[in-house]
Amino acid sequence: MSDKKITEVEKTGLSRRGFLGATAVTGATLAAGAATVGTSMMSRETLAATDKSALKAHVGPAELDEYYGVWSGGQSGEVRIVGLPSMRELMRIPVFNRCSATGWGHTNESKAILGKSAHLENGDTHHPQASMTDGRYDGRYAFIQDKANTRVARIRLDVMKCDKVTTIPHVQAIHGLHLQRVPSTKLVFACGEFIAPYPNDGKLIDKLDEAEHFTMYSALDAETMEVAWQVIVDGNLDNTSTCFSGKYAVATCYNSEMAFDLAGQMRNERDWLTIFNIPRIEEEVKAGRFITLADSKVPVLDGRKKNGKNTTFTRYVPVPKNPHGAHTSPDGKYFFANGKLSPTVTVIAIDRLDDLFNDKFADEREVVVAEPELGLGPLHTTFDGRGNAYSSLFIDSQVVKWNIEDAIRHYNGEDVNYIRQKVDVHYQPGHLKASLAETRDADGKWLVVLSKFSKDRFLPTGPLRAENDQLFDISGEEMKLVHDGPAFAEPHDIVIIRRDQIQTKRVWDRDDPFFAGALAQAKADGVNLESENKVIRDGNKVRVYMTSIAPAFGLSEFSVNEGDEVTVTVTNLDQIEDLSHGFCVVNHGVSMEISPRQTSSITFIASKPGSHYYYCTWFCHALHMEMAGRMLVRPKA
Ligand code: K7E
Ligand code: CUA
Ligand code: CA
Repeated sequence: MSDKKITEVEKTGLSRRGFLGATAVTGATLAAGAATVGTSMMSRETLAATDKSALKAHVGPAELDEYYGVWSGGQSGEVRIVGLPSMRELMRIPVFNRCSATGWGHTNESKAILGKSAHLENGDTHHPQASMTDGRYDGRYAFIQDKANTRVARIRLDVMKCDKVTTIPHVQAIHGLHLQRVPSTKLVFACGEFIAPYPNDGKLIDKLDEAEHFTMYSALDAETMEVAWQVIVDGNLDNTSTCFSGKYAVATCYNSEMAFDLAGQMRNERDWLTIFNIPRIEEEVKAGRFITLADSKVPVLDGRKKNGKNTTFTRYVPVPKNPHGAHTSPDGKYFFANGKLSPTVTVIAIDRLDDLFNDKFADEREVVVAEPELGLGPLHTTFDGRGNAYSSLFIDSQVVKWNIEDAIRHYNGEDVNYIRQKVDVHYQPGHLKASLAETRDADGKWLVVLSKFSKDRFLPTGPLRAENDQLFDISGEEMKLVHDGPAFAEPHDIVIIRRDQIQTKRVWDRDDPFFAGALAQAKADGVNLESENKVIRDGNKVRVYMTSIAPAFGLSEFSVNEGDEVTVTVTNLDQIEDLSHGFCVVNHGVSMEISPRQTSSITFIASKPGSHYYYCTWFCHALHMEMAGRMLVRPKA
């Protein structure tokens, strides 16, 4: 923390600690924090101290990383795979975006997965999570939400492709996402962030005060990806987390005011943490005690308080105003609600929640066991598995390491210092995540801090800059910065998985469900994809089947008529690992990936008479440039 920054904060007329306590704070305060970035630099001494850690983080040429990082890609709409500790980007997985390289969003396979939302070409991914069995990664799936278009998607980790996309009904903007960790990931939970009218058909648009407004917590079946149930809540839902028994889920609410303007959303001194009792919700659903809303069959429960009385399956625990991150310690003991506008993080004992739901407490706050003051703008918290928590301080541009049990002792009146270390990050950190911290295996080796501003850390790139994903060695007493990693818009959160916990396929299985549609069509057309190259006409629909073996497509030309709807299905017969081909038709906006043993298909209109080249886009062979052919389009008579 540099002197200049303190001065900047003091200019706003507020003391540095606890200054967001009693008065209504405007967005200008957060903006003031942002204006002070770029003032703290690492000293030479600090850099020297990191040398040993930097050596540990060095992954030399041809050496493999210890961990897979699953990175959200924010408003890019994608998910990225990054190796740790090298911080090398290994793969981009298109999900809600469009991808020029793989044809995601254009191929028939991806369109079938995107389903009825295939026409929406953007996304906003924040919170990746990976499936677990008994609180440990099982390598099956990753899940990601889309705030922009209210969706949840699943990614198969064996092929690192998205295989399901579900649009969540009745709500707007899925933000928080988490999943059941124990006994295994059966349900995925998703927070509808914004409070919206229901029904939202515009009939009350001129007198919206008369409309009922709410948002919902949704649970999806992890296998079918269908929405299993939804719970209407008081206030809104921001971030979510779950316990290690499969019983409780929590979500932060920053808009208990149910306001639509900035000042209104900061009116209350306290908002709350909403707690969901999953077995009790499932009991209600099983007993048929639910409603459905006009346009869907999803069971909906009303989890709102009625006349101050709680339901059997929801509780609202007051926490300081406008909380943000919701997290769980890997020992399964505590939930954490990060203060954001309050310098505190609220610690809730999970073993008190049974009593809370059985109405044993006079005050819901009795589940709170600590509320340490950590610094300005605590957004998120992660854990090292050794009893320490690490919280990001957005406004302070710092990470604070603190001890959970000491914070509890302090809350109980003991004179102990729970803060272990504060370190500057560059700059304005959002999420941070330690290796395996979402699981029982939390190993306290590495910490990634996703900073929102990079400013002077990289060569400037015009007004739009990279974010800065920083890697810290946290295996010792002190956090040590070892790497700055530029990232394009905008990683919000990550999970870090041990490499042995994910087994990927080297080549596709020929009967993989990812391209089941193309296999079924080929079968119906009597085409053997393993050996045949064929053009089948079906009215003005033309299906072109061809193989690819480096460096040639099975067909060097095919003919169609102007205006035909052409489907090209390419099967890559190469068995060699890493030997991907591509198929691109020049001047037609048609391009796709065909990896080893994969079948890919794409449909387009042959709208231009003439001779049009198609060629391979992946550099696959010394004669890759020659891997081309021609589509001959006869003009309409
Ligand atoms: Cu804090 Cu969307 Cu998790 Cu971003 S959210 S930082
Ligand atoms: Cu096939 Cu390049
Ligand atoms: Ca509020």
